[in-house]
Amino acid sequence: MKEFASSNSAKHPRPHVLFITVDQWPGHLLGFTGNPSIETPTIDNLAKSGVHFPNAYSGCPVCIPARRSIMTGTTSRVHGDRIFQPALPMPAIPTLAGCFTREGYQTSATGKLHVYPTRDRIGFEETFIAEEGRSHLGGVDDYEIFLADKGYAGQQFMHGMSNNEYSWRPWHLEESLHVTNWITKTAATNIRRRDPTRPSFWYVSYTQPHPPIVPLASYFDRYRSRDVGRPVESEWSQSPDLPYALAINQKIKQQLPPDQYDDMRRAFYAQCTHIDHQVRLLIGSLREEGILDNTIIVFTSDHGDMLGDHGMYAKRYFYQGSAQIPMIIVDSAHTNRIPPGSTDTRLVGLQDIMPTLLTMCGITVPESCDGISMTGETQRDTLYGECLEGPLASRMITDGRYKLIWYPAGNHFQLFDLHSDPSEQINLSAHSDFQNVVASLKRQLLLELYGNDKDWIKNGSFVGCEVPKLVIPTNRGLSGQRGIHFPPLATSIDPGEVVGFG
Ligand SMILES: [Ca+2]
Repeated sequence: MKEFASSNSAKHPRPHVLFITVDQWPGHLLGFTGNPSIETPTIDNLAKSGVHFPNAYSGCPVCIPARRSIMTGTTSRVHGDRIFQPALPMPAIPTLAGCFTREGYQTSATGKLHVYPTRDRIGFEETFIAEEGRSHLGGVDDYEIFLADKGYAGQQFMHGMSNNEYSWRPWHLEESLHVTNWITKTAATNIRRRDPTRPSFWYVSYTQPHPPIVPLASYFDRYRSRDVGRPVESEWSQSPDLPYALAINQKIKQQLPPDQYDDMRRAFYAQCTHIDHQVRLLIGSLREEGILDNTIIVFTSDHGDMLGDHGMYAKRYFYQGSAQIPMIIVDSAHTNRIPPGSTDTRLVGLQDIMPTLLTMCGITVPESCDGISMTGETQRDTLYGECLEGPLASRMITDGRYKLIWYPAGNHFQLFDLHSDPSEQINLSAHSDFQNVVASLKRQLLLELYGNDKDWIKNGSFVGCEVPKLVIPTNRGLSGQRGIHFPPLATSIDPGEVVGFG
C-alpha cells in the first residue's frame, strides 16, 4: 500500500476521505461568504479549517452529467452526457471510487448516485442508495427498504410535493425518517463500522435541498420571521427578446406571489441548515473515532438553483445561481498544503475533484481525466460549460471575471462582469467598451466546441440556429410528481423514461 505523499508519511497513515455532495445548493447560499440570511455554521467551520474556491462551477449544471463529472474526473466531452440521459451507462473509464478501491481503500457511497443501471456500484465496495423514488428505472432503493422496515412502506412521497416544483410543506413523517437523517445515520454508521486496517473513502450524497421541498417543521420555524431576500431582477430577463431556453423556463415554472415566494425560500434554506447540522454528526463520528485529523473533507454540490433569480427556477443555466457551486476542501491536519481559512480564486469544476483527491492521497491520476488538481500549480485560464443540445442549448466560457453565455437559438450572447455585477443584472455583450472582451472570449469558446455544435459556426463565425416557435408544453405530470410507492413500482418497459429531471 502506498503511503501518503508527505514528509509525515511514516508517522501518519494514508488519510481517510469524507466527500460530501449535496444536490442543487447554490454557491451563494453559504453563511461565511456573506449571505445575510442562511445559517450554515458547520460548512462555515469547514471553510475556516480548509480552502474555499469561490470560482467553482458545474460545467453542465444538471444532475446526471454533473455526477458523471464528479465520478470520472472528466467533462461532458469525455463522459458523453451534456443533456441528462437517465438510461446511459457510465463510460468505460476509471472512476473516482474505483481508483480508491484499487489502492486498498475501503469505499462506500451513501445517498444519491443517479447512475444507470441503478445499483451500479461504479467502483465502490458498498452502496447505500436513496434515489428520490426512481424505482421505475429498476433496482431496489435502500432508503425505501428502511421506510418499509419502519412500517412506512411506500410513504416517502405522501407529503404530496413534486420533485421539481417550488411548493413546500413540512416533512410528513417523524424526523428520524427524513431522507437527510437516514443518509447521515447510514454514513455515520459506516464510519463507525470501518475496517481499522485500511484507509476509508466515504462518499455521502445528500438528495436535498433539491425539491420536493419538505423541511422539518423545526427548521422552517427557525426561518419563519427571517428576511430571506428577494430574487434578482434584471432588464434583460424581462425583455421580449429573451433567449428561447429562458423563455421556456420562465413560462413553465410557477411564478409564486411574494408571500409564498418568501416561505418557499425559507423552506429551502431550512433544508440547507438541516443538512448543515447533520454534517456535524459525520464530523463528530470521525472525531470520536480518533481519525478526524487524518481525514480529508470535501463539500460541494452537483449544481445550484436559480430560486427565482431573473424569473427562473432550477438549473441547466450558466447564471451564478444555477452554475456556481460550493467547493471546500479541508486537508488532513498533518500537512501544510492548505492554509486553514484560505480562499483560492482559481477556476475549478466538478471534474477537478477526482484528480485533486487522488493526488492528495498519493494515487496516480488516470489519463482519462481532463480535470486538474485544485491544489496543484497548474491552473486554467478559462472554464467552459455546456448544457443541452438543439434549440434549448447554452454554452458558457469564463475567465473568472467575465462570463460569456451563448444561446445558439437566435445566436444570443450575454456578457457579465462578475466583479462589478456578481448578480448578472447588466448584459454587456453589445456595449462598445467590451467588444474586445467579447471577441477574446468568443475565440476561446470556438476552441471548445465539438460535435453538432460545429453546425452553428460558419466561416469561423457564430451563426447559431433558428428559434423555434415558442410553444409552452403542458405539464400534466406536475414536473415529475411521485405517487404512492407501495406496492413497489414495476420497472418501466422503456428504461429511458424520465421519472425526474435531475
Ligand atoms: Ca441535481
